[in-house]
Amino acid sequence: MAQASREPIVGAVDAVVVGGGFGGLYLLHKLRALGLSLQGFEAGADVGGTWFWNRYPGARCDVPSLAYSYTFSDELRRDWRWSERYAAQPEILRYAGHVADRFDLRRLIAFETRVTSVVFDEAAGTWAIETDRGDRLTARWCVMATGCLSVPNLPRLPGQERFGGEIHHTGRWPHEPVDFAGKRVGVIGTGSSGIQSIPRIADEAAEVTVFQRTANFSLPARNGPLSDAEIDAFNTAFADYIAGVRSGAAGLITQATADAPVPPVDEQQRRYEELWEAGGVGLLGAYANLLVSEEVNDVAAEFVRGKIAETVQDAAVADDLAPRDHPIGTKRICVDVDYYEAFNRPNVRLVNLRRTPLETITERGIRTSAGEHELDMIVYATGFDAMTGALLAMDIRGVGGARLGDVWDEGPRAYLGLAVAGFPNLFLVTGPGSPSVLSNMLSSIEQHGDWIADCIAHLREAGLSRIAADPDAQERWVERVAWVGNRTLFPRANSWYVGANIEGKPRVFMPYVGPDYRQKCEEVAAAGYEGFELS
Ligand code: NA7
Repeated sequence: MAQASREPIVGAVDAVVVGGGFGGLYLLHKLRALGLSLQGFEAGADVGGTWFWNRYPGARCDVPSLAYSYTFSDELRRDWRWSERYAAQPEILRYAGHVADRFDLRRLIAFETRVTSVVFDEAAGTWAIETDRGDRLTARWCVMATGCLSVPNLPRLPGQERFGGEIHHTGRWPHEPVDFAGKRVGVIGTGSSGIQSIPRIADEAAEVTVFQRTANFSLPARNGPLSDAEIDAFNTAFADYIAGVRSGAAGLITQATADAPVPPVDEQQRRYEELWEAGGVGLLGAYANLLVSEEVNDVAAEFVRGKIAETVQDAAVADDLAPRDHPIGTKRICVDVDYYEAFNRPNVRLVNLRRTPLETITERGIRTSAGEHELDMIVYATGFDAMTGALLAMDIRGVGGARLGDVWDEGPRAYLGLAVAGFPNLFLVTGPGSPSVLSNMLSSIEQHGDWIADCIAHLREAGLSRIAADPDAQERWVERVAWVGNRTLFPRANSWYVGANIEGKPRVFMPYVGPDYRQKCEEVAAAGYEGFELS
């Protein structure tokens, strides 16, 4: 798409918001209500963030639509009607656009613009922001709503440049329709993006060859049209839903709470059966210690392996699809529509890269140790440089010129996942050290947006202009994030939660999985921003 031309933006604003996804939209809405002058920047040509880019066939949210919605406006909630239990990407993107129009947010954002550098000016106490379109702005406040899954991981596979056919990455999917008809398509990767897209590509393509490095657990979505009765029930119980989110009980996909007892195996199996039938990620929440106790986790994992064996007709293929190298839920659980069933189609086949490693991409396809697979198209469903990728893609320099990339050399360190010591007046939305990707992102975005807006309002009322995370408070929080994480099974998997999918990335479990996150944020604010230096 051609970039619309425009004059560079120069001057000073109160706040810059980087990112025009659900986080950026909410922050702009909240900060405008404080009367701040604002400038938003967004790399895409429109709002929507990850839903703007991830247009691959089958792309769908794995949080139910009614929960994957803003809650700040009753009118918005009542006027917007989701069509399916789990909304597909086009509908979610329409929702983002609807919110942007309804609250008149688009005009605050410069699109097709990447922020390149963000440098703190100590004397002025402001940030200098520069973009790839020549914009040069200063701002007192800088909010990074840059998304947790926004920088695609494009592994450099040998021979890639030789391939004569089409290559697409799920996270940078073309805007024009991709024609699969009559084509032999290779899909590399079996995370959510692969698992969602493979059955839909198989609907149209002549052949689909799935190149699997690690087998992944997937649960059936049981998606379908959303009925008026379901919507009415949600609205009737809305106050309870919100109370649950605010108490921290709802909105988290997994809670590493408990030293709960280990239920009898037959009871567990009955419960998993019910939750499997109900669909969605609910199975992972069956027991509060499912992601803490190996004993409980083993039963759940074995249950899902049993379902794979029941579903997939070819026993050898079923065996290859059964994950055995990580506890269930410790790599991002997938939610699918007919993923395992797809392997019963005559036009879908599985290549187990652990048994027959990928050697090279050739002019005509992909060669593994077992031979060449001829392909007309390769789809990279290889994921993202998650949680820190977008932040570190910018040149962010704080007090004394310290670069965020250097400060985070051994892994991200942030106080509450909201602020970084040495980077005053800079806020992260759903940053590392907060529940972020292990929560309903919409709930977490609203919580962070409210917290940041309240914080800025508090400072202004008090005649203060600077807030900086205290290094000791930050260290204690980072230790807490690690301590809670280490009590769970999460560190056992080579997942993007620990950065294992990106070569050279420090291995640190990034999300905070304690149940007390919201309370902690509220306590910090109520105590006059404990752990922050205000001046
Ligand atoms: P994921 O979950 O990171 O999955 C990426 C997949 O690609 C995964 O199966 C990887 O195998 C595979 N991969 C990555 N690099 C390679 C190479 N070099 N060779 C072969 N296979 C490779 O990303 P998704 O986009 O599916 O999902 C990201 C999130 O978006 C998802 O969790 C939802 O929250 C939405 P590996 O497991 O590393 O062996």
